[in-house]
Amino acid sequence: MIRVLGRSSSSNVQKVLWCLGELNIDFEHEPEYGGTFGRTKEPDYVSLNPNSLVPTIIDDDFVLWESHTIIRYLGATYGQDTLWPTAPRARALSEKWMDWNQSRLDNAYFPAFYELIRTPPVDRNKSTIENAVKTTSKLLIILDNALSETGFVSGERLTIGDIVFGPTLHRWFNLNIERPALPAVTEWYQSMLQRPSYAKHVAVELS
Ligand SMILES: N[C@@H](CCC(=O)N[C@@H](CS)C(=O)NCC(=O)O)C(=O)O
Repeated sequence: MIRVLGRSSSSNVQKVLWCLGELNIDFEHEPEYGGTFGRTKEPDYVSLNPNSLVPTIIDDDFVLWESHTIIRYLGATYGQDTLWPTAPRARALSEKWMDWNQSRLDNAYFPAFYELIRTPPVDRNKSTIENAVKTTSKLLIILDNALSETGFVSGERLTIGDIVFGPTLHRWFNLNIERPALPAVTEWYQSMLQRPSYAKHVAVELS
């Protein structure tokens, strides 16, 4: 049985849980690691993940960290007919969005999330929020154009490339900010909300 270690409020944990749910795999979630739970600097955890970050998964005797690598591993191992595009070019088009999410979008939006959700109102930096919203809005137009073609980031079904956007877009649509019209991104988000595993693991109260 796969074990997932990491707090439920972590976006990187959420995407792994959602991925497992979409793959219909039985797993055990051990949420009491990271954030206010601590424990990630204890020797037992450090021996699994020397970064003291979440998530970490354990599949039998196989230990893995880095959420996007975990999602690739789960897709390749358990999702050949579903989340994992087997043709190299189709997979590359899906994986491209995973890297783009991690290297561009997450860095852009996170300051707005941090200020608005994890910072007391009196300490919030308005210009940090404005800059983050402005940069993220521009990036999301790129995603909107891609999603407007087939409804998913690559091809005509949900793949690993879509999974990584789950937490970011849930947060984006639930922050108290002005958002540009993004019809395809909005439609993607609305349709994900209908998926039981997304609703359970990702579409939760922001914290
Ligand atoms: N690149 C790593 C980043 C992991 C990461 O930064 N995790 C955050 C939570 S999203 C963390 O562990 N923060 C410290 C904590 O929760 O104690 C991944 O994708 O797994």
